[in-house]
Amino acid sequence: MIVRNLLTAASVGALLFGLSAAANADNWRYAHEEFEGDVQDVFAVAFKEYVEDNSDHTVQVYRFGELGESDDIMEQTQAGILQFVNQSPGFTGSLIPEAQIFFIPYLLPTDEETVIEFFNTSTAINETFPELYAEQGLELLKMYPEGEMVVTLDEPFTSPDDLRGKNIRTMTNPLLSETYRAFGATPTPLPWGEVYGGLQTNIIQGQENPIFWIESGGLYEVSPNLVFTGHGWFTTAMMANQDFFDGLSEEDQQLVRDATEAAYEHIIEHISGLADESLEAIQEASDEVTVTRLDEEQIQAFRERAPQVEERFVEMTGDRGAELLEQFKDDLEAVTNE
Ligand code: 6CS
Repeated sequence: MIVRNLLTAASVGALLFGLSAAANADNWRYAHEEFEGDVQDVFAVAFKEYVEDNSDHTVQVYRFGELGESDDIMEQTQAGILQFVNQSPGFTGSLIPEAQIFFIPYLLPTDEETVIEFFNTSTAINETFPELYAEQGLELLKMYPEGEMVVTLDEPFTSPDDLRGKNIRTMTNPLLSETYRAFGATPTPLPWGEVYGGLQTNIIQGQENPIFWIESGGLYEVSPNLVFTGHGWFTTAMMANQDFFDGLSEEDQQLVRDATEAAYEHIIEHISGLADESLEAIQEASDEVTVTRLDEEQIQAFRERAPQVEERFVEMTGDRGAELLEQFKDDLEAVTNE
């Protein structure tokens, strides 16, 4: 009898424990800007797996188009409808003008190892940016690189003169428009959903993106001339709604931070070699594709137009932008002098 009572008490206890764990188990919604298997998706899935393996919470991942464009998922996150969002600075410029720093051409080096070291160690990335995002109700959890930017055009080009009269699609931030204006082209800001159709119908004659995305979005089919200009990296940012994050227990905040670190480590491995693999796949899929790698002299003609973009950045962002730029450069110098 005593044994039966003890067993009953134990099972009731186990049931109650299970119920209370279930009652504390939340489903977190996380949206990003890309398709299944793309870099932001690999990051989101790694985050989800870590959370689900280490807690009773679940994470629901929404991909491009399921909840709208990049601006829509950011609005939904600020409104608290989504808990997590991955939005690239290319679209965050109107909300946080300083995020446009990534569009000053030739600021970041092309060497992947140095770029990764910069993201790992930079004070600007890991300390200053979280403060700027916090002002917009966002808990910035990670900024990470996705790949070197490559320009695609309706014909190969090697100089700013060749870009004259070309409408080049840019993400919707004013500084990137300045960059393409400085490069001699006509910038055309568009959300992602309009890019393929725009190239197909010749409303735009070119665009820039990392190679994995040129492959996954099929951009090479409608814009087959790839040009490596060495002018920048596609950077992205993953964050949480700040009220949601602040309302989490300390344990759950740590879980989110650990899941983010795990996803970051995974993504750094994932992007290594990805551009080469994607380029191979593109070349296998199409005979039309051309690849041009500008030489130092050709690059110089673009690079010498960078200072005017840097000046515009400072005009747009004032003292805070100037300080951020200085910090950014110091952080870069620290990794390039190593
Ligand atoms: O060009 C764009 O708009 C898209 N490019 C990438 C690499 N990710 C998402 C973004 O929307």
